[in-house]
Amino acid sequence: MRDVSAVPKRRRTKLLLGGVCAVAIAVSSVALTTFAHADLTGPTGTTLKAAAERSGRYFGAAMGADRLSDSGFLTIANREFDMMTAVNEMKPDATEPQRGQFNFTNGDRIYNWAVQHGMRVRGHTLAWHAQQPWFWGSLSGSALRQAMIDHINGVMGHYKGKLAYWDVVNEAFAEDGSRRNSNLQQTGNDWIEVAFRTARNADPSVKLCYNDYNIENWSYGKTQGVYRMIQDFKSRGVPIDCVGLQTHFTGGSSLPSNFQTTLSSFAALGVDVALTEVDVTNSSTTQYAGLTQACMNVPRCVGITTWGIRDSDSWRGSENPLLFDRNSNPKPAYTSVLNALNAATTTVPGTSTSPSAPVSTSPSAPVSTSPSAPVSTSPSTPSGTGCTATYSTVNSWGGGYQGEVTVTNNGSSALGGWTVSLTLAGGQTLANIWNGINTGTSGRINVRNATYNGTVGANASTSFGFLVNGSTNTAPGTLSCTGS
Ligand code: 9MR
Repeated sequence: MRDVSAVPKRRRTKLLLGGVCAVAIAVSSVALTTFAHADLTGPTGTTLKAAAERSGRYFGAAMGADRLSDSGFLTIANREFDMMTAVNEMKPDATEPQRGQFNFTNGDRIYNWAVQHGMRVRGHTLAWHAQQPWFWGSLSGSALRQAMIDHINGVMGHYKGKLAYWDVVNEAFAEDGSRRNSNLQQTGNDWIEVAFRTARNADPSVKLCYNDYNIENWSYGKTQGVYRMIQDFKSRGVPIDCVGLQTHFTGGSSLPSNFQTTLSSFAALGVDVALTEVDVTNSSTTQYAGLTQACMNVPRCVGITTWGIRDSDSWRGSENPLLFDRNSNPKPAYTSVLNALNAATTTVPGTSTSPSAPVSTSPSAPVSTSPSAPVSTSPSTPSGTGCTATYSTVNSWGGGYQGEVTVTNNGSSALGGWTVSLTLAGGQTLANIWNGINTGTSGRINVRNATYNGTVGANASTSFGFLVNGSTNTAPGTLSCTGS
């Protein structure tokens, strides 16, 4: 066995990948793990994940497959985190080393370890200018476009129904807010929406994210460029569920005072937001506290992921930017994050059993070109057996809207499944649905639970979402919910 310890980390990953056989190990049958629902009145958490889960959020980390034999890393990961991202192992070069020949060996090892330890998994990433399969380098135009589509279908097919989020497209913008020039961009400006439409069809159960760095400062050109794209996608019904803000803070780009404005402004477009790759030079306690507080103040900020666990895991190791030191001890920034998580006063919509939890915050500086994005709720409609269905409009535009239905189990025992019926207004058609399966026809929709969200504990709730096209934005009529 060749000693790879002296090889740079990135190259070492490639050597390890090259050394494994192409037969993918089975993905564990453990699907999307469901979590305790938000309860701000409960005891404060003594771990990052417990503190985050109080408000319906997660606290995640990133790991490489090399950490699977690092007991120090695994001990902290298991104790503190409930979401995992693969650092390199689910990227295009790792998962499709030869055209049409996929290799999920290391991605599956990380996935299996994570779900077997009660975590969910963020997929990272499907289409990116970097870490591409080598054969993409000799393709262009429609051939490269097709290779991207095939890649998304191949990888998402393998992980179908297993992941909580996918970073469908990564880092596609330049600093000035224009599109980054890349071989993918040269296939046509619509490559990003094609990627998202392909992704939705490949796995309707997973939330689809756009992920980027330097989009934390609301007044920065790149932030505005990404915002306009999300706004455009929402207005045209291009499927997108979330924006990942990488949140790599360095000396030159530290926590901006308007970070919460950025988060709430994106959220007001009808997407979840998340901090996906957090690290801060020398682990500034004020910056770590501030970025956590900003997320906690925005209901649709669903979670925080640090890019590694200990400083020795970091791609910026010399800057000591993570929450644990090289001896696995929590640093002062750990305490500031833990305290900020426990101090959360907003909960993620759909996760709370508490009637007092606020549903949304308004952005403090929305851009004036925003389409109307009303957030309205209709009262719960109890009927059927054992559950109630509550509808809310997440976003609407001329020609359609995005709705969300929260299914709540009012009974004293768990439901094993549920079905919600609702009727669309005349002339409206269902364009898309996620976290549920439609078995109805045309305007009459019967949604039964997906494979992973049928079990709903007593007094707990879950939700599904959908997109409607139509000449009016009239909300659906009477809803009914039947539990089983
Ligand atoms: O941490 C990753 C490192 O091991 C790789 O060498 C590098 C190669 O591009 O990618 C790093 O992860 C990046 C992530 O995928 C996207 N955002 C920036 C991250 C840090 O570079």
